Amino acid sequence: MFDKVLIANRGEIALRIQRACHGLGIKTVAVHSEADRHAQYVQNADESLCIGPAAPGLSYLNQTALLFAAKVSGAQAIHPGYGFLSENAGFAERIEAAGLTFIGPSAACIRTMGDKVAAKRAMREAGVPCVPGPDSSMPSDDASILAIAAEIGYPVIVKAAGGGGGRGMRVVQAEAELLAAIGLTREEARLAFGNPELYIEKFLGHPRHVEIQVLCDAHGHAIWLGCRDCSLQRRHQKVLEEAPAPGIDPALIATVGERCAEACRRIGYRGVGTFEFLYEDGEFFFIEMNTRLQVEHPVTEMTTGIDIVQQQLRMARGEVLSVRQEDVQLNGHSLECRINAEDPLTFMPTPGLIQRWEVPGGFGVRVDSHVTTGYRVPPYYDSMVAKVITHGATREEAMARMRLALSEMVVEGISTNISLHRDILDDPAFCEGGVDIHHLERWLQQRSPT
Ligand code: MV4
Repeated sequence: MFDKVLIANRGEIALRIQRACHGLGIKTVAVHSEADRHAQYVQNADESLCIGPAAPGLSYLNQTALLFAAKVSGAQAIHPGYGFLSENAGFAERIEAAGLTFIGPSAACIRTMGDKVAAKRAMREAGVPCVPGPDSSMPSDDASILAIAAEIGYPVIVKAAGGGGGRGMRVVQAEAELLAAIGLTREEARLAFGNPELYIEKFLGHPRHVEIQVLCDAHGHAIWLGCRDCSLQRRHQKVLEEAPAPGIDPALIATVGERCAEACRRIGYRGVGTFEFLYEDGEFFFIEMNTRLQVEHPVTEMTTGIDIVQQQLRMARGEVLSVRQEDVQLNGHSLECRINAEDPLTFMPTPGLIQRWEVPGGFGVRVDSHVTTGYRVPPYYDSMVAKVITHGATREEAMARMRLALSEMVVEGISTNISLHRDILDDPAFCEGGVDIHHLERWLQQRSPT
C-alpha cells in the first residue's frame, strides 16, 4: 500500500496522474526539470522537487535523481507516465529493489514485451493472432533466411527485436534485396538498440492500426476495454485517435479482446496494457504490446466510463479488479485530437510564450492539458500541449462536437496544428471511416505537393 506517489513525468500526463491520485486521496510529489519549474501542475502538487536541468537525460531520464527524490519525499510509489522511463525494465527493477512500488507491470513482463520476438512468441502461444512469420530470431546462414522469406512470400518486412514504434525496420519487395536489407537493418539495430537480433514477417501493404486496451489486477483477473483506431499518423506520430475502430465487427473485436485478456492471465500481467494490431482485410494481426499508459487512453475512458488511471493506481495498490468483463459497456464513440505546438504545414516545433489560451467546453467535450495563458512551451520536450477529446452517441455526433470544439479553441503566441485537425475533419475519406495507416501522409502530399 502507498499513500504518496512520485510522478516521474511532465506536461499533461503529469497533471492527469496527479488528478487521479488526488481523487483517491493519494498525495503527490511532482518532479520537474529546471525548464518546467513554473508549470501549474508543479505548483498544485502536494510537494515538488527539481531533479535536474532541462535536458531529459539529466532530469526525467535520471533514474538516480528520481529514486533520490522518492527517498527524500517519502513517496512509496513511482508512476512513470508514458515515454521517458515508462517501459524501462531496469528502472522498474531499481524501484522494487529500493522497496518502492513501480506503477506498472513486473520488470519481467516489461522486458519480455521490449523484446519484440519474445512478445510475439508469448502472444502466439496464448492464442493471440499474429502476423505470419516465425516467432524466433533470424538464423545467421543465408540459405535458411532465404527459405524463411520464400515460405512467408514477398513482400516481407525485416524488423529489429529491440525496435518497435517504427524504429529499425525495412520492407523487402523481392528476394534479390533481402540479404542486403538484413545487413543494413542489423547494423542499425546494433547501433540504435545494442541488440542486432532481427525477425521477419509478412509485410501488410494497407493495414489499419487498431489496438486493444487491457486492465489486470495482481490476482489473476484481466479484462479488455474495447479497441481504438490509431491509423491517422505521420512519421509514426499519432495525430488523431478514436474508439471504437469504425466498421469492424464487434463480435470479432470481442473474440480478439478475450484472447488478449487470456494472454494477460497466462503471463501474470498486472496493470494497464495495450495490444497493438494491424487490421487488414477483416483480420487482426498482433505486432507489439505496450506496457504503459498511453496518450490516447481517454477515448477508451469516454466509451467505457472507466477511469483508467485510477484503475491503474488501484491495481498497483493490490486491489482486486472490481469491474467484471460483463460490466464493461461500450458506449458511443470518442475522438481525440492531439494539439501540438508546431507549424501546421512544416510540422516544425514552435516553442514559445502562449499569449492567449482559450479551451473549448460543453457536453461531450474534454480537454486534457497542463497549459494556461502565459505558459511558455519549452523547446526540450515533445510538442503536445493539449488533447481535445469528444464523445457522442455516434461517430457523427463525436465528429460534430469535435468540429465545434476546435472552432472554439483559441491559441495565440505560438502556431499549433489545430487547423490541420479542422481539415482532417473535413476530409471525406476520414469522415467515411476506416482509413489505413498511410492515409494521412498520402493526403498531406496531395494537398501541398512538395
Ligand atoms: C508492419 C507494417 C506492415 N507489415 N508490420 C510500424 C510501427 C511498428 N509498431 C510496426 N509498424 C509497422 N509494422 C508488418 N508486418 C507496417 C507498419 C507501419 C505502421 C504501423 C502502425 C502505424 C503506422 C505505421 C506506419 C508505417 C508502417
